Amino acid sequence: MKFGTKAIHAGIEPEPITGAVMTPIFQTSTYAQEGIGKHKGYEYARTQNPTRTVLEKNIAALENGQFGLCFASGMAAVDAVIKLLKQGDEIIACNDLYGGTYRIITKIFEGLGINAKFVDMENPANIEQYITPKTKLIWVETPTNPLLNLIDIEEIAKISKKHQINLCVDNTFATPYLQNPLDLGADIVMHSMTKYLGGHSDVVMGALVTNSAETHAKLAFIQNSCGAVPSPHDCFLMLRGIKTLHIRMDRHSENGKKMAEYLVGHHKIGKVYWIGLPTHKNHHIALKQMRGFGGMVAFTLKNDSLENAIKVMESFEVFTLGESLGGVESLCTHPATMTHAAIPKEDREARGLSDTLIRLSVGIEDADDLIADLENALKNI
Ligand code: P1T
Repeated sequence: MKFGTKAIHAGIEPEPITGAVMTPIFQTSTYAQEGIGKHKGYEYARTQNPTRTVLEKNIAALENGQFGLCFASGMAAVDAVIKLLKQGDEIIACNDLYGGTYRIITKIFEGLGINAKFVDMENPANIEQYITPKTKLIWVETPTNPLLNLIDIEEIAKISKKHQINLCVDNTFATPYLQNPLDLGADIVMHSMTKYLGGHSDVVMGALVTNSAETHAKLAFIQNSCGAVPSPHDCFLMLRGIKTLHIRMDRHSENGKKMAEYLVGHHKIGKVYWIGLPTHKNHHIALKQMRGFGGMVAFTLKNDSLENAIKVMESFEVFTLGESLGGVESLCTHPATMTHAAIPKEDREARGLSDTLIRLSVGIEDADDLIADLENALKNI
């Protein structure tokens, strides 16, 4: 089955009692049992819920994986992966990544004795020097948030397999439509489904997919024990959103290209980050492991002052200033004060994330209106 067909049908059957084509919202916390230990596979809704089960099968199919699990947020999914580790274990993570992922590692898990090294993975061989017998997880985000760096998943997977370390890839920016980390050798793929998968900025949710029955069982145990599960209604909204993922992503990519090309040609613009630009330093990795380039674009101004950056961000009328990404509507974010504020300024700057970087989640509106909005905003500086 090809992607668009899977997005609409994988894991989804008409409801057996009424034939309802859309998966019902099973808004129940518990299930009647015929006798002690005799039930229909559902005992208590933190453990299993039929709306969630369908969604978990669907996201697993989209990632070409066998097992899917959904969580109350992307961060709850990250949390579950790190809870596979124990005190004294170590993580190697890429050095440009979502601020919340950095925060949970440094502010929650380091306090519990799980330490991390944040390293440059542009050259995959670089990570070998940081591996110790205690390293139990390699965490990759690609494309990275917000600098849109690319990491070669296949090359990192060769190293993780050699050392028998679990490799988890945060595939939020790419989505399974553009990239499938399990096919490239990753052990677990993680999503903030809040973003492109949901696609309409109305649900917060996370997902994990793996091909390992053992890892799945451990993650399902954590999901049930810790209880960060999504509501049945949110699972319904997520299933509905995913049905159009493929057509939305095509439009995001098309608009992302137009926006990036416009920015590159503008005399007031400094650096432009979009993975589809042939001038992007790792465009070849996008060509190798992705099927398109998406709608995430970042840029700086030529006159690179914070005052000017703020003026531009506050002048948009079609782009909404706010956190998040991946919805049908265009959003503009200031990573330094919003999504990446949890990373100390010196660390941000050492990684190339300046206070003047502007991040755009290019939506699926008419590109001409988005470009006109940008043009107008730039007139103010
Ligand atoms: O927000 P939540 O669903 O909990 O997902 C966290 C998360 C994990 N990974 C990546 C790559 C992310 O971008 C996020 C959330 N990011 C934003 C809210 C943002 O605006 O960048």
